[in-house]
Amino acid sequence: MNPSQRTIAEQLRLYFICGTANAEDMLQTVETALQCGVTCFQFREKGKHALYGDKKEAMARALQTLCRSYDVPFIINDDVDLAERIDADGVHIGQDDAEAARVRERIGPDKWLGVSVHTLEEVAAAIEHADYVGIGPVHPTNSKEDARAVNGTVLIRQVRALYRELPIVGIGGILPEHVSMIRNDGADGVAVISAIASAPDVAMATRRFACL
Ligand code: TZP
Ligand code: MG
Repeated sequence: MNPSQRTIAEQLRLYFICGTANAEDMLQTVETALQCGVTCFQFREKGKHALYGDKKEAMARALQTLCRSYDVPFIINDDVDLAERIDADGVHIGQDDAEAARVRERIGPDKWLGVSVHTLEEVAAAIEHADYVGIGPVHPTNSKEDARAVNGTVLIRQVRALYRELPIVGIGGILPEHVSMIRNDGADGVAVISAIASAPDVAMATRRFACL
């Protein structure tokens, strides 16, 4: 692992993802999660009532300020224009979004690029340009309408066996009790929406993940 892969792998340890659809009070939820040990944050603004335009940008800037104050990378899902405009730390894309090569050209070599992958072919294509891959859904999820088939840690294990140094984060329906297996099977960390954002006590939920 080179130093930058090492840093990314470490920061993937507890990757919180959230949009306004996932939390009643987004800023409060994210600040609490940051206080309690989240190591990376992704703004993923989706759904019927999603913010767009100036409101989305204002929310992104507020979240970015929060993340900076906790020294946590601030990643934007899909929206490369917004990421460029506000100088986010990186972009995360899925297979249905812009091509990884194009996104890399736009954001330059120093920003993080994460790509969601579901097959070894997608991994091979992604790693030409990506800094890390997201693999899932590990478990059933209610947080993504067009989620692919649940795959446990099968692909995580395969990818780790082939690419020893690639930063990997597992995603999808992850609860604290799943974390040790996901890490043992080769992921550097876990990406979580609902187990933190929908928890009755966001601080306690985050701490449960963070102490693992
Ligand atoms: N990609 C695969 S599963 C998923 C995404 C964005 C949703 C994860 O959310 P949750 O609530 O942690 O299952
Ligand atoms: Mg996407």
